[in-house]
Amino acid sequence: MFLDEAKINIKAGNGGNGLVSFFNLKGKRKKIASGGNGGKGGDIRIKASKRYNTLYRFRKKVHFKAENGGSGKPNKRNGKDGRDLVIEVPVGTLVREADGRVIADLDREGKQAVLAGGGMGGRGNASFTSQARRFPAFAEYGEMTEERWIKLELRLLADVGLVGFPNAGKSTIISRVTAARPKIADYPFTTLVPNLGVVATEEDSFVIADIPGLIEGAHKGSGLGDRFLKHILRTSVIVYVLDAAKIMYEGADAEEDLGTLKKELKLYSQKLAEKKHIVILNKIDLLGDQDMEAIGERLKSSGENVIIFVSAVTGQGLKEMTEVLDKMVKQYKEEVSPPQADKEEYRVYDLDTSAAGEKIEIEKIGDEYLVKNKEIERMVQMTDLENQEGLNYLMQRLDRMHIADRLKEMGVEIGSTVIIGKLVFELKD
Ligand SMILES: Nc1nc2c(ncn2[C@@H]2O[C@H](COP(=O)(O)OP(=O)(O)OP(=O)(O)O)[C@@H](O)[C@H]2O)c(=O)[nH]1
Ligand SMILES: [Mg+2]
Repeated sequence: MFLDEAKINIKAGNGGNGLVSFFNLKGKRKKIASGGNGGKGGDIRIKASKRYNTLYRFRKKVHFKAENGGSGKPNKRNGKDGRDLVIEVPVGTLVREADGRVIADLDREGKQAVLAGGGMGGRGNASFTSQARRFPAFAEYGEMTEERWIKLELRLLADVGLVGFPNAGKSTIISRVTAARPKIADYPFTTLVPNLGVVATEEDSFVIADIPGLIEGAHKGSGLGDRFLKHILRTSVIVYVLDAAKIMYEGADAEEDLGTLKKELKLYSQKLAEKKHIVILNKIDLLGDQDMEAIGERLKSSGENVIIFVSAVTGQGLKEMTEVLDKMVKQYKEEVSPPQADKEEYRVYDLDTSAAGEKIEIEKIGDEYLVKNKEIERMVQMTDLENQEGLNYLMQRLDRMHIADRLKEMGVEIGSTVIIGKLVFELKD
């Protein structure tokens, strides 16, 4: 089964909690704070892998959670970091936020991206020891991470895309020039999902995609619609496949048919319409030489300069077709996409972490103020508010950040109730 779109839910691991613990020196009354820090939560990563060709397995498996960090341990030992979770997807997968923003384009084998960073480990009481605070009896909770939905979208990576009406012989062509064995039959819409095949050339190879047939109005959903066109968005060359028998015996017009196909591509994407293309006139075994010439002239006069006559059944013209395509693909790759630098191979997309920064937002709800800022909310969430020492420590940090002053500047009146996560307090003078 082929599936080219999926929605999944991801959650990085929570940070482990810090520990409160004391180490008693033998025979003495002195004690030393010795609670270790919690471990970091595991990240959620995504990675392009040749092992998969479709997004099919995400139909059943939708939730992905990385391991939580372990709690801090006595004797200043830290908790274990949670293991990262690596989600493998086919090469060519585009990752989007739920709102559609692209966050990663996994267009090469092995390319990875971090989709969600694991939570920070909470500090154990040993970490809070200082001159002023010799016996801290508080620790932090680990940072809790949030789950979110992301969208996966597969765009096959082919060099050449075959476009044509149903029954034109696209699948027959790919079955003759590659090892792909798609279903071929004498009725429209035989092909329901894209097929990829590799054409071996003298020095190298290129990839051809056979997609379901297009008909007029595909952009409005007619036939199988136009959603398969996304799979040829990255090709170097488009091959329009025309059915010579349909032109010869069913009164179709070569120029008109070609125009319809081009129009559908353009309505789907301007980028697609601007790609280099050639025209293949297939099924010429059913035609006489004169008929062939007439159709060829018709296409030439409409401005087409590469027209190849082919019979996918007898094999005539196929060698010429692959040679022409091979040249065009090579040329395209040299011109348009020079070999990418190696560092591109492993690109990490850093999300949200820096966005926490300076900006504080406040929302007024009734006569209370809700403070929104990732960094500050995290500090609150990691604090054990039941522990007076821990609470004091948090308030000191907020003081040092001049949060109260900033809230006043933003118009929050003295005496108002301020809410930051689970912390509720009154703004004082
Ligand atoms: N005589 C002749 N028949 C051909 C040729 N190429 C394909 N056919 C026949 O045309 C019919 C359709 O071929 P397919 O390859 O399934 O066509 P398609 O373009 O993939 O069609 P869809 O998948 O429905 O879009 C089949 O019966 C093929 O045997 C050819 O060169 N000559
Ligand atoms: Mg087909």
